[in-house]
Amino acid sequence: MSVRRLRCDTPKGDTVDMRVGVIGAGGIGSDHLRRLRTTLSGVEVVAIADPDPVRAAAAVRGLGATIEASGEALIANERVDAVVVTSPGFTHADLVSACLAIGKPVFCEKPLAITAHDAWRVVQAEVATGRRLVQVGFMRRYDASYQALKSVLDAGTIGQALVIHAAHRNPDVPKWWTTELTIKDSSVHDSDIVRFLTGEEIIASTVLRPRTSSRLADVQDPLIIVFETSSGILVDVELSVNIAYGYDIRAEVVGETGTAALGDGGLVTLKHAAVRSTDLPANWRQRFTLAYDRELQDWIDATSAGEATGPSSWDGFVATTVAEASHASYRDGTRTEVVLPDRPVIYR
Ligand code: ISE
Repeated sequence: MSVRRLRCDTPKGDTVDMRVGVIGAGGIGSDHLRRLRTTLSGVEVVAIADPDPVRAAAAVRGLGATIEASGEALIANERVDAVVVTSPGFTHADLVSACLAIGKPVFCEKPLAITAHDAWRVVQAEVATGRRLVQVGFMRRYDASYQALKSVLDAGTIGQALVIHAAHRNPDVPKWWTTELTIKDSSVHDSDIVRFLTGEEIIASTVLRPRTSSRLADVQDPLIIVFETSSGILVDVELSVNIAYGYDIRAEVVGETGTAALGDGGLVTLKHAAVRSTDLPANWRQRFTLAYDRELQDWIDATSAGEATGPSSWDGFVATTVAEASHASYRDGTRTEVVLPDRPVIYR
């Protein structure tokens, strides 16, 4: 099946928006649906697939979109030009592969896949098409504070980066959460942003187990992951998933002549009744609202112009490969090397 032109001029001279189907209308999927409907330009939602019929009906209300029986049916829908995958992580690799099999562009929330093997299968499927059709939802790259931090590093203002201290703190997680998910679902953001900030690959991961919080049974919380980059930068990432006080993302780069740190994400500092306080985001959907808007608009614009240019299947594969090394280190208590194949040409 040839890839449909995603934006075309009708005989009247109008421009037809890219018609998108969304697989998964819960959690971040409901957020992305809202921004596709109300905030972003050049896009029209024409189909929804979700196993919960109540959620699917609520998602299409007022949209004029169809409800598809499955993700596969949505992908096959001729009226769907491009697909947004916001279903649970374990479904991502197969759904993205189904899109690639018929040449349909796809935005896939992280992780691209739960295993490096499945992520590599997606990479190979995309390489076979000869085109960049996939963008992966590493939204931190679109966050203004992370982009400003990268600008400081790229300018050499503090010299070479030597050490990065980071924290990725969630106020809470669902009852079914596991330590493996902390590594394979959460830390993929941390390893990807290290690659984005430094422009380097991660060559090893070591996971340390601090004293664990009594607040979450059967989960090692917090975790410390130490990434090593190809030039020797050490990155210590504290991952806390049940810290209660709020959603807090931190990064401080220690350079040769100074340091550079993320803003704390607060919008206002309040001084009142002899107390100074700054607001904190309640969760990641609030902290990264603008970054999500920008990543999806970037995907719409680039896909409409012919090829995805954002975080790629290769980036998704590397993040999952690093996560597998981190999980091996957590399990075996050893430093685990990250071994990557050559990067295919279409991702260079
Ligand atoms: C969640 O799935 C996300 O993607 C958030 O950005 C991250 O902060 C959180 O830890 C994940 O569980």
